[in-house]
Amino acid sequence: MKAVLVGIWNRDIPKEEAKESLRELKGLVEALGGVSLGYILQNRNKPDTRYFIGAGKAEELREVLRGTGADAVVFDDFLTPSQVKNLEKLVGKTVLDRTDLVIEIFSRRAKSKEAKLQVELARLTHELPRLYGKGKAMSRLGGGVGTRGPGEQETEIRRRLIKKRIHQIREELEEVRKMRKHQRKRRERESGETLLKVALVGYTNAGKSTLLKALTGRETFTADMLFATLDTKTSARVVSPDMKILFTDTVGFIKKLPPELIESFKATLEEVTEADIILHVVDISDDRWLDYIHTVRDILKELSADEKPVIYVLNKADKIVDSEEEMRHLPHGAFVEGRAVVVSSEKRWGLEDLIGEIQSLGEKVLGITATGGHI
Ligand SMILES: Nc1nc2c(ncn2[C@@H]2O[C@H](COP(=O)(O)OP(=O)(O)OP(=O)(O)O)[C@@H](O)[C@H]2O)c(=O)[nH]1
Ligand SMILES: [Mg+2]
Repeated sequence: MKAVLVGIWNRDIPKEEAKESLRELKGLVEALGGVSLGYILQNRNKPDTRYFIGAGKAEELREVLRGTGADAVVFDDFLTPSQVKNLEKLVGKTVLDRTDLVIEIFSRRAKSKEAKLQVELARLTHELPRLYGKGKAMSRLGGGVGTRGPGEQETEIRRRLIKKRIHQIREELEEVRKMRKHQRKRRERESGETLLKVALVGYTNAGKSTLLKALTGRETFTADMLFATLDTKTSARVVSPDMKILFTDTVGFIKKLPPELIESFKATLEEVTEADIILHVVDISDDRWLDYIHTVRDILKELSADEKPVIYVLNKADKIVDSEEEMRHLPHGAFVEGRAVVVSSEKRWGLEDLIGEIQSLGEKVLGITATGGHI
């Protein structure tokens, strides 16, 4: 895919922020093995109902696409089905939005049956409303005004099939959810010691899986790419004779995460809502780290998990300073509310402090006194 990117800026979204978002969109295009040839940014308060950008800008876009030899255009925001249709007609190239890219990346990364089902559900939910628009367009080509053309009939059949499949997937995922719940219960029953459930959350590429590996020794797939992890993985660490911590790694978050995906990944993300403590992992070597914290918090809110006790794990300190000693003087912890520990998961700096912090908060959350008895 050789793509031109399109975004808008206005009173609410300053130009710099819009540019930043386009840089991230470029990362998504690259995650799919594509290249971005450039971008168009328009100052616009409200998206145009027909083309999202203004009609004049849309014409300009067509010329840019021709001039650069691009085969696709990617919009940074959600497009309505009719905007996609109008744009494709005008520019004659594939028109995609951020949601399309994220769903495509997820679908390529999905390995387990559960992740695959969840991605399929997101894709179908995304596709369904777009089918109506396409059906009308097809029937205009096929049949006369007011009659039901062959296009529309086809769409109707496809629509019914999709709805049926959505229903089927939801049922299968419900089974998965029940099984997970059952497993959680069994884990708790079988284990004699106190179990502290800790979920690792954070922006994609923050270092969650690397931290899980550093804390528990469990090998998981880590990579310098967006959305490396799509499945939750749980592994344990015994911290004292009477406490065992269960760490669960989760899928990374991103700005403008398609609601279809959040909805579809609810079963996976249930590990977050079931956790006693959340470790919010942050890449502090990225200039946008404070901004990312807000994005992640917003998504936690959507999952009704924003009231949970949180420890901020300010990761990748080794990219800012040269030694663990220097790391202790970093001011980052003062910028976040509540508990925060600066670490480097890769160099294993600060992990003991982190474990101590988890343990002390854990005892508070579970209502255990320092001697191990319940209050
Ligand atoms: N320098 C440095 N790199 C790190 C550190 N922690 C993680 N990384 C690197 O950051 C990249 C992303 O790490 P992951 O652990 O895969 O990140 P993640 O948060 O699990 O990402 P997703 O699963 O995609 O959401 C990898 O290339 C890691 O090697 C760290 O403390 N220091
Ligand atoms: Mg990961």
